[in-house]
Amino acid sequence: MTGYIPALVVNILDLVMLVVLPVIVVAMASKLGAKSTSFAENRGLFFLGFAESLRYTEYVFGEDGLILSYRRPMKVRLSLLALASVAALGVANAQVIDGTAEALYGPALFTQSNPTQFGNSTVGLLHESQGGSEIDAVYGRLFGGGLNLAVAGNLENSFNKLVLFFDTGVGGFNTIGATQGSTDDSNFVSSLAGYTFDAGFNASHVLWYRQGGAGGSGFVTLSSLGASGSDLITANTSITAGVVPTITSGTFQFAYNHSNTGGVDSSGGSGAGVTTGAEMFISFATLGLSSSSSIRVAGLIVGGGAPPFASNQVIGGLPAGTNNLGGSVINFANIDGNQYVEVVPEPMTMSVLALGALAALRRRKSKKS
Ligand SMILES: [Ca+2]
Ligand SMILES: [Ca+2]
Ligand SMILES: [Ca+2]
Repeated sequence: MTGYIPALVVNILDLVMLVVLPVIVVAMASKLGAKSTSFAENRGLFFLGFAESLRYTEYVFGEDGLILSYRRPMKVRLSLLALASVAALGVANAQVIDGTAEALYGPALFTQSNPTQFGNSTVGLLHESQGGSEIDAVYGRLFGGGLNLAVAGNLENSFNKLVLFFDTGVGGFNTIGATQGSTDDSNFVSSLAGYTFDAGFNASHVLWYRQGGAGGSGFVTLSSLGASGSDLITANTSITAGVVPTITSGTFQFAYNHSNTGGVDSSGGSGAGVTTGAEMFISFATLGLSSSSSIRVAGLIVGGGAPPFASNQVIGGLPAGTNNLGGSVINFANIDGNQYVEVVPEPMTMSVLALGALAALRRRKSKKS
C-alpha cells in the first residue's frame, strides 16, 4: 500500500494514538488481571512505536529552516498498529501471582534431580498437595518494582514448610544467629540458629509458608533476620477445595498451586517442566531496597522440630543421591555446589531490545529498496 497522509491527518492520528493507546494498554492490563495495570510500567513499547513513527516522517523545510510540512507513508500507520498489537501482547503475557510460572520468567534457574523422600503427590488438587512435598524448579524475575519468584513443586498439607532465604546484597548473615527479632510461628526462625550458607551468601530475609488441608488455613511469614529483625508480613488464607490458596498483604502477594503430579518422585525423575507451585511478589521496598540488580535465593522444605527435620529438596540442588538432611543444623558451605540461585534483570528488557533490533532491521531493508 502506498500513498501519503496529509500533515493535518497525521497530527490528528498522533493525538489519537497519544490519548487512546495508554487507555487501551491500561484497560487490557486490568481486564487480563496483570499484576501491574500502570501504563508507566507498560509504556516502553508504546514510546518505541512513537519514536519509530518520528523516524519515518519525511519533513519539508522552508528557506528559514522551519518545518514547512511533513508527511508519513501509509505503511507507517500500519507498523504503528502492529507495534500497538505487540504492546497489547506484552500486557497479555504479563505475569499474575497465581501459583504458575508464566513463560515470561524464562528458563528455570534450578531444576531438581534428586528424588523426594518427603513423599510424591499424585492427586493433582489445586488447593492442597496430598501425599508429598518436593521442589522441582525455581523461576525468578526482577520486575514491577520487586522480586517475582516461583518455586515449582508440591507442599504437603501437613504444615511442612517451604523456607526461602533472600540475599538482597545489603546486610545479611552468612550464619543465622541464636537471637532473632522474629517471633512468629513459635519462634520458627530461632529454630534455624546455626544454619550456615555458602560463602558469599548473606541472608537478610526469610520467608516460610505452611498449610493444612481444605477447611484449614495457609500461612505465610516474611521476616528480616537478626536480633533487630522483625516479622514484616504475617498473613494467612483459608484453604478452599478447588481454589489455589492466595494471600495478599499490601503489595505482597503469594499463591500456591498444588496440582503438580509430575516432577521428581520417590525413586527418580526430574523437576524439568514443572511450573506450578509457590509464586510470590515481594517489592523491593518490603525488602528495604529502593532498587536491585540481583537477589539471591536459597531454600528448602522442612518438617517439624528444632532444628527442623530437613528434606533433600533444596534450591540449587544437593549432590546426586543425597538423602534427607534430617534434624541437624545445616551447613551448606560443607555441601558440594551452590545451594542458591541468583535472580537478575529482566526478560522484558530483552524483549524491548529485540523489538528495537527488528525495527532497525526493517529500516535497513527499506533503505536497500
Ligand atoms: Ca503466575
Ligand atoms: Ca512429583
Ligand atoms: Ca554448598
